[in-house]
Amino acid sequence: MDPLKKKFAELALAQFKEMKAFKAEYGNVKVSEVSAAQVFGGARGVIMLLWETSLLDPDLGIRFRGYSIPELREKLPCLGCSEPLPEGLFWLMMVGEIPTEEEVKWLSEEWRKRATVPEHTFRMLDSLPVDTHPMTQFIAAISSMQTDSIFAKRYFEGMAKTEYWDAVYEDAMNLIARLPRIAAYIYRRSYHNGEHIDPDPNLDWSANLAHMLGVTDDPTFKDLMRLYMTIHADHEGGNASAHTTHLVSSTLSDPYLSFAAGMSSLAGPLHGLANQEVIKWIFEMVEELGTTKPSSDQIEAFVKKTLSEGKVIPGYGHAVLRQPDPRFIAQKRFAERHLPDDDFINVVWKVYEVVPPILQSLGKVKNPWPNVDAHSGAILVHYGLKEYSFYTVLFGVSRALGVLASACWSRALGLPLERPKSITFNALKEKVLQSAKNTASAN
Ligand code: CMX
Repeated sequence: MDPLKKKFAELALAQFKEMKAFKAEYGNVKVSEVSAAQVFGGARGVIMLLWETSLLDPDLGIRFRGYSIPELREKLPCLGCSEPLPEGLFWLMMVGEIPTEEEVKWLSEEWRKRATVPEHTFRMLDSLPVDTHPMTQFIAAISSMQTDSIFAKRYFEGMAKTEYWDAVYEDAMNLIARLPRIAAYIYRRSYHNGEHIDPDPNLDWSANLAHMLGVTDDPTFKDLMRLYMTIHADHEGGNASAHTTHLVSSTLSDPYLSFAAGMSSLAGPLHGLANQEVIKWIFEMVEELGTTKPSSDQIEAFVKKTLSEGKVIPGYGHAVLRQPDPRFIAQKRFAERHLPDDDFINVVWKVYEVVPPILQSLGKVKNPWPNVDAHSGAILVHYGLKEYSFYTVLFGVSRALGVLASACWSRALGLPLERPKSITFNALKEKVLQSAKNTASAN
């Protein structure tokens, strides 16, 4: 058994036993109550999922196994680069420990060994119209590789429940290993006449992605991909892409199909597609204003015009966060260090000054601050990756780390088929009015 799988098995088995005993003793204790507003409001704030790999605090932002993003940048092994390798984050999410340099090197090598994409996936991609949205290509490519699912094969052969996590682990490792090649293939066929770049067997997972995209020789782009792949990896379990992957995986659909479903969620403009929407909006702004150095007043007028057209300001707001997103701040720090004079990046920073008070003044927006998607596009544009329809694919490659690590955990802990209760409006009305009547007669 490989070293990561062995550690995971020990930890997960112990937690499975502890959880079973805990559930038997405390299963009836209430941890959350649901109001009618939450039924209407997309279940915001209802605690109803177990998710081990990360936890989101509304004010402090994301914690991966207890570590903030600045702490990860300090503690995860960098192997001579300026940004930690996301291989280290995957290890941390799987087993709750900061890995050693040797462990990160092992994982990088392991993913290199598993990275071969089946030929039929390339053929399938080549059969799609070249202007097919990159997320559609990405989802189709992931689904097409399901032919290799070890979970599906072993389930068909009659695997026992206790082996599910093992088969999910194998699929997760293979799928993650292949994603940089898939993403780069989609990018090169969509925007560079199908002139593909072979992987470099000496590079780590993210650096290979940067290399195969082929947009620049600047070595800091490899560091950007390492940072980008780390910060987008996980955001606890309730966000749409994580939750979709989790739900589909709870039916014992294999990791390829579950992850493809999760990516369909990520492709929505209120979620991951917001990164393409942000830069599209900034391009429209500078074009309309006729300058790449707009003043704060000009930006304010453009923001108000966007709102008056009944649209949202992309990259701002969040269902859980109530402060600027630490993932936005991490990208800002990167840009301050490497690209402080870039015009588009300076527009992003000015928008950050202008938008929050305007959103606050609307009186309904719960979080007027930027989220992760507000910054990423402008940095990618700087390095020559201007084709913004591709941006959500990069988000998706990173998101695989969190949701597939979590799929291993879900099967190891024996989590059941997910099945919340729905209700009709009339039935909800009855319940609410009855409850109001009971309260009135009690008073
Ligand atoms: N611009 C304008 N209005 C906004 C807004 C924004 N950025 N964010 C929220 N609002 C509005 C909502 O549309 C809602 O209006 P109505 O009551 O008229 O429907 C009201 O403020 C209350 O919304 P909320 O409770 O603050 O936010 P939600 O939890 O409902 O939605 C989110 C969260 C992210 C969908 C929303 O903030 C939004 O649409 N933001 C822009 C899109 C975006 O950046 N998405 C990416 C999020 C991060 C990610 O998943 O990648």
